[in-house]
Amino acid sequence: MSLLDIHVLGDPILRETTTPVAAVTDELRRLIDDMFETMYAAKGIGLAAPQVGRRERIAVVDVDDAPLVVVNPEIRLSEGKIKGEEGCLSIPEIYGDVERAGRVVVSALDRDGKPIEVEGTELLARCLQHEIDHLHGRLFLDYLSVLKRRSAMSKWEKERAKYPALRRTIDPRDLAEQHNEEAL
Ligand code: K1U
Ligand code: ZN
Repeated sequence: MSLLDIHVLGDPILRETTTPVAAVTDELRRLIDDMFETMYAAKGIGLAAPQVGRRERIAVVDVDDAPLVVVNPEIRLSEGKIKGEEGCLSIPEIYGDVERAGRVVVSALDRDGKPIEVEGTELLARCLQHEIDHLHGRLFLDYLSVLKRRSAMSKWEKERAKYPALRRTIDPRDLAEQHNEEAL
């Protein structure tokens, strides 16, 4: 498995829509494994393919130690509205409150290409919506008020200087540390 670089805000791929996956091949299963490894090392709870420079409609999520792959996900049902804080591995150090559905039902394919239906509430519902947004070129910043978005963008202009190539390289020691903590 390999750690992948995370593309940060400013890279046009984050604003593109993705292409539905026709078949889940071994190559895509390797990508899924690498996405999980990268997500864990970056201490995230989700990661979508465009964040690692790929255009396939694939996202991985792990809320409460329940790893989940969604290929070609679609929101079938959404209900309730809850405001909560979000961050994004592609916009490090920037946070904002976003109103999202409190419960969603998502249909997708799993890593074997089998149809699945996933129900999520609270943080899982939020994370699924955030990742599915990535697959359509949307970012949590798009939901902020003009004022809050402006303030987030001015903070980001300073942060962005840390990523001249618009790539964030994850330190593999972060993954080793997590494994050590789990073993204790
Ligand atoms: O897609 C991403 O950028 C990953 C992002 C997903 C996400 C975070 C918060 C709410 C909804 C979706 C992250 O994982 S950023 C890391 C983070 O903010 C977080 C980590 C653990 C628990 C809660 C938030
Ligand atoms: Zn994100």
